[in-house]
Amino acid sequence: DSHLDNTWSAAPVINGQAVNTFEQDGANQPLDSHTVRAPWNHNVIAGKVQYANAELARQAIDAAVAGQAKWQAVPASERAAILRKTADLYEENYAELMALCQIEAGKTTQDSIDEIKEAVDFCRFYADEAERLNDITHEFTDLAGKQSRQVYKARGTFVCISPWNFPLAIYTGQIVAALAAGNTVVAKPAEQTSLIAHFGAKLMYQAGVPSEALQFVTGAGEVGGALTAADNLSGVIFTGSTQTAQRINQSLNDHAQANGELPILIAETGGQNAMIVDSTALPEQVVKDAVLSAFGSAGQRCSACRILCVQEDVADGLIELLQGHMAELVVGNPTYVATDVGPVIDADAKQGLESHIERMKSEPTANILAQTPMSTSSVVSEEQSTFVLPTAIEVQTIDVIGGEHFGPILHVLRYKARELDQLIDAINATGFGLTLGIHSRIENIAEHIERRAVVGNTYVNRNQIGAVVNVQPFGGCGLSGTGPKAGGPHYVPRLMKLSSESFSSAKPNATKLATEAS
Ligand code: UN1
Repeated sequence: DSHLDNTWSAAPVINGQAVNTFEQDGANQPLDSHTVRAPWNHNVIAGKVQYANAELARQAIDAAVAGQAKWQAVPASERAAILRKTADLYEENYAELMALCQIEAGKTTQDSIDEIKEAVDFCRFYADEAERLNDITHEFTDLAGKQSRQVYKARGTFVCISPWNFPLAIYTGQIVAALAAGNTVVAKPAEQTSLIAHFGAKLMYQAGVPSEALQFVTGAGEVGGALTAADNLSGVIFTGSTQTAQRINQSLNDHAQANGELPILIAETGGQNAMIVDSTALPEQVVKDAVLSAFGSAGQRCSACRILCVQEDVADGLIELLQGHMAELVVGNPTYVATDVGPVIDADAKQGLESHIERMKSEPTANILAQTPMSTSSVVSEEQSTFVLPTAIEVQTIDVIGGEHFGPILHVLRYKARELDQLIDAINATGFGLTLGIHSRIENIAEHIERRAVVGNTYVNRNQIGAVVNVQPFGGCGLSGTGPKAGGPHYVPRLMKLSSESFSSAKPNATKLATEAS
């Protein structure tokens, strides 16, 4: 393993201590160790991760719960300063974060730049939120002159479970939102992207996040399951699959019955996102936006466009443009600046996506329209990597697609102008409600679609990915998530509780002291 010396490593961090072993039957056992390989070339080793286990998960929760009172007492302005310092350190460590985005997560150069920028934006925005909410006090006076007020307070300890597709941005966004609110955090990043998460945690500690306020655990489902089964949590922030969110919800309910408190779940989950294109849309613009939305980030965004719905009058021409654009995509090594589409995250993801393409090939009503080959200028060995070729498939119905396929696969569906409402209803009927693209030059039509669609984020005459913090607060409804929208003004308040405090007009100070002491 000597060649690992120059690579990254990650292990759980509990109360500031790196944990490499755990106790079992009175003896110290080493944690399970995993080698992380670049998804675009398995010979490239990114580093080594030691996974936590259920026992360490419980220790991490208890440490965060024990640290709650101390972190909550830190003034909002100081919490905000620490988050702003985190943003600065992320920017100062830009080169290393870029390398981690590319080598561990297989992100393209542009996606990696955007990733770091978004993480920095989350830190600065939620820092502002900490201060804003601290200043907001709702004051009330009754007719007899008695005073009462409402103030925001921390809730307690949050578990943050983040995905591999935004291994720094969403990971950081969840944590800093909870910290901004005065909550303590146990963070469990996706097991596929532990290295960048660990590096991010190190920068947060360096910025001044106290070791008790942020506990860091690595690992997969076993660890996540143990975290969400804890009976002393105040909430869970989760981004990932709808199924996992449902399991977490169940676990929270089961364990809440035991101790009486119901932790909140903030879940940001899947999508079956459509782009609706009518005959007045600008074809070149549509194709540019659809290709970016479907194949950017190798389609590994919950916001990605999965179904391009084209009014039949213009469908043939649009499909031809789409085929032309797809032929121009550069698929290959994500560290080459010219690359548009990198690998998918791992072999499981590749296998699931390719089996969907195979199923569509044998489906009589479906038709493969285009598939972009690997670029010869950025050759990587296919056996040593996890590439899925960008593929466009024409389908006759949404049902035949069979749910969300998290990768570079775009379905194309023709619709008749008079059946627009049925189309919107069919999109709504998937149960998801994350993003919707609308391309039309008729304002009334765009507005009509927007009103009828049940969806969290709509994008008109543009692409439908890449929501910007504090510009497009992001989040879905239905099977796509619980809200509130990340990067918007309702997010941090949801992580806090509004406390109503009433005072006797006769002795306001005495009453106030009594309230605070209780
Ligand atoms: C996700 O893919 O898990 O707008 C959600 C966007 C991103 C999506 C994040 N904010 O493309």
